[in-house]
Amino acid sequence: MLRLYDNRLSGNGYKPRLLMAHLGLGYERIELDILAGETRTPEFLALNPNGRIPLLVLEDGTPLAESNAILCYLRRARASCRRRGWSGR
Ligand SMILES: N[C@@H](CCC(=O)N[C@@H](CS)C(=O)NCC(=O)O)C(=O)O
Repeated sequence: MLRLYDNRLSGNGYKPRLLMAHLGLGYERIELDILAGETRTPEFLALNPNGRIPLLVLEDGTPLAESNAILCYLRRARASCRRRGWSGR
């Protein structure tokens, strides 16, 4: 399952949340407290050395940072699913 590291107040996090809701994609959401330093822990930095959310972790474990890159990935993945006749819902 897709996993989104996020913070509920983040506009950059809202972008993938909105698109995934629109596409009907299920995902696990992990809330990180930025002010408490949860984006700068060794565990999170191992996933995203940039230390920022949003971060999408794909089903194969590949981490994908940057909200606009995440949007492009989701749009392309969705188009590929459509071509194969899978609605993604
Ligand atoms: N260009 C990045 C910006 C990401 C970003 O600035 N995220 C902020 C929250 S909106 C963050 O994680 N800040 C935590 C920090 O810098 O420690 C994107 O579009 O994803």
